Amino acid sequence: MSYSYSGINSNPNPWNKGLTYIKQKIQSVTEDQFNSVLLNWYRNGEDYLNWHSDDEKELGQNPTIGSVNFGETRDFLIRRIDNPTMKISIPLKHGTLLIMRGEMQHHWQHSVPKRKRVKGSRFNLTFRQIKDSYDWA
Ligand SMILES: O=C(O)CCC(=O)C(=O)O
Repeated sequence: MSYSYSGINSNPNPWNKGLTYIKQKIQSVTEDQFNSVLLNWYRNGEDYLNWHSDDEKELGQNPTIGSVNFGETRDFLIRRIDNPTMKISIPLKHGTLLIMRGEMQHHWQHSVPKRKRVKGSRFNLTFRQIKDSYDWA
């Protein structure tokens, strides 16, 4: 069973206690259920994530995504797809929960740009609901 994300094929692991605990905490805030989580690791300010929307069809029409942050603060940028000059920067500190939901993925893109002054490491967990119809290869 594998899942393809950002051009990388991954073999999912079962839930462990820590991740299940965090998932339940987030679910109690969002009132949405999650069945998967992705880890993004930024070793330092050189690591970044390009502009994108979380619009994979296996996430459904209007996905709720719960994103938790650990370690260094990194800027999370969002910009309108129809007007990329409309941009907002949100510094995501250690312990922050960011929720994307509704039509956000239709109208906005997000990114985590390089920040040369950031020397430390950060990781981010994004909880998602992959629809039953997803074809796990
Ligand atoms: O690291 C972050 O805060 C962003 C993660 C992200 O955009 C994603 O997993 O799609």
